Amino acid sequence: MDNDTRRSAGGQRLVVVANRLPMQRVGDRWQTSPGGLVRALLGVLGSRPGAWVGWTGEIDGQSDDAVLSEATDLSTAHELDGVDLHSVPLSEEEFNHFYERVANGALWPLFHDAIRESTFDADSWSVYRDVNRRFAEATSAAAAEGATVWVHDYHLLLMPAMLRELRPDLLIGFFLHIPFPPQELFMRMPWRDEILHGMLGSDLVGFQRQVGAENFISLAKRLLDVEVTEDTVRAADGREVHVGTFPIGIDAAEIDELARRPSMPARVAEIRDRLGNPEVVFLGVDRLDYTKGIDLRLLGFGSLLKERHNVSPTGPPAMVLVQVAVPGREGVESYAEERHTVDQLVGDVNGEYSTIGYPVVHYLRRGLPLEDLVPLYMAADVMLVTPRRDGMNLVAKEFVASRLDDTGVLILSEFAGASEALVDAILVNPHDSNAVLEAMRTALAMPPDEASRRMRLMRQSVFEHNVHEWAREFLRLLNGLASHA
Ligand code: ADQ
Repeated sequence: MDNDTRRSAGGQRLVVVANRLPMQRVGDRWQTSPGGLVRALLGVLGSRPGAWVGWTGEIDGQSDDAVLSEATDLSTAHELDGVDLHSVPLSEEEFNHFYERVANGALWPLFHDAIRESTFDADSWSVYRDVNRRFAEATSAAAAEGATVWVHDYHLLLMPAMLRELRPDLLIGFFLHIPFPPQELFMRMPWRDEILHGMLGSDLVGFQRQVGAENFISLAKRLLDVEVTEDTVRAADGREVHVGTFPIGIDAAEIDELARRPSMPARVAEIRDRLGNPEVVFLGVDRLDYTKGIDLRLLGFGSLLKERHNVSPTGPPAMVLVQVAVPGREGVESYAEERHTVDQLVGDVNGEYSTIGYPVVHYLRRGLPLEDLVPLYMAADVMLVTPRRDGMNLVAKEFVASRLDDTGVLILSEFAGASEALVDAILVNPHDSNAVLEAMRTALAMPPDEASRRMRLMRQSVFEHNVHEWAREFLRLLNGLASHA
């Protein structure tokens, strides 16, 4: 169906565009992807009605699954919870250049404080541009006249301007889930002007933190010489582009519901039992990504065990660390290296301090469903969230939402967006090699009533600023701009 046919046939009033569709393959079936963000967005889309444009996550032409080949056919819209799904297929070559080399090999590290060196490659960039154009075309085909389009994240930085060119009637919002870097770092990007121009195709550009919004505005002023007034940038074509801060939250009610299940206390007790009933359970839950600082907490935990002489030749240890880390992006070299580093550190600490039958580090290198994460969050005494840089970090908020009895201590990096709201965590600078160990000491020494006071305040924040409120607020502002146009 071409654009004109789709538009005359109606199209949808609200369209979400993200690299991934809100579905994933489990065995030979497709299921709704887990996570509060997907649920919140499906929620607002379902009530409009709406559409979602994205990639299935599987490389085109490599699947023998009939559902997938249908799903990757752009002319066929599929439905999920009343939401039209429009798939943008990716070939293997496009996946390598667009997703691995540009999104995860160039943009991700640069936007996370250049913790790893970015690889800038003009051929890959040209594929990134092509794929963004295809996303713009697919969105144009899915959107009704005057529809609202909400574009997500660093995979699609060029797409708002491309979409505006195709469809000037649309109201376009863009939200960046990761940090937006300061000038000194962004200036390294060979295609810096093009990125800013792409994002400025939106009517509203949203960031997790104020500092990201400020970085963006000052870069637009410096590089594109645009007129700026406080939170508005005047694009080259004379349009006003609004820039705002929208810290994302979680579906706290869902976690609360899981934590209150009658089966939960027994599951929590079983976890602690299987760990050897230690005095202290530390916990980390992450994607296996070099930004997350998994190595830092393993080093900190090793030092803590060293100073507490946690070696007993026979008995269970007094302190254990459970680390759940789901691997991904392994085609990018720095991810394979990170996995190797973490594997080695786990081996080092376990080799040094475990006893027969009782490892001190329990390392699950896989993802767990939320139903299994919540009892882990509840079984932990101290949660370790130590990224070197993170847009927000929802794991910190999920831990807090799970603590029904106000117990537990959160150690949280100052470099995670979540630290702006969760000021009652023990905040650490993960770049200070002693800070994680020092924070662990502070956590162990914290009197229970102080821990409860802090947890109560953090819970209030997490429940109030949840993902539904985040989505509503972004769309309220975006739709408000239409009435002023
Ligand atoms: P991520 O970098 O993926 O997201 P994060 O916010 O911590 O990071 O996690 C997102 C979700 O993944 C959470 O719901 C969490 O439960 C889940 N998850 C993480 N590790 C898991 C594991 N081992 N098993 C199962 N589930 C796991 C990006 C940005 C973040 C920002 C989010 C949302 O990098 O800074 O918070 O988007 O905007």
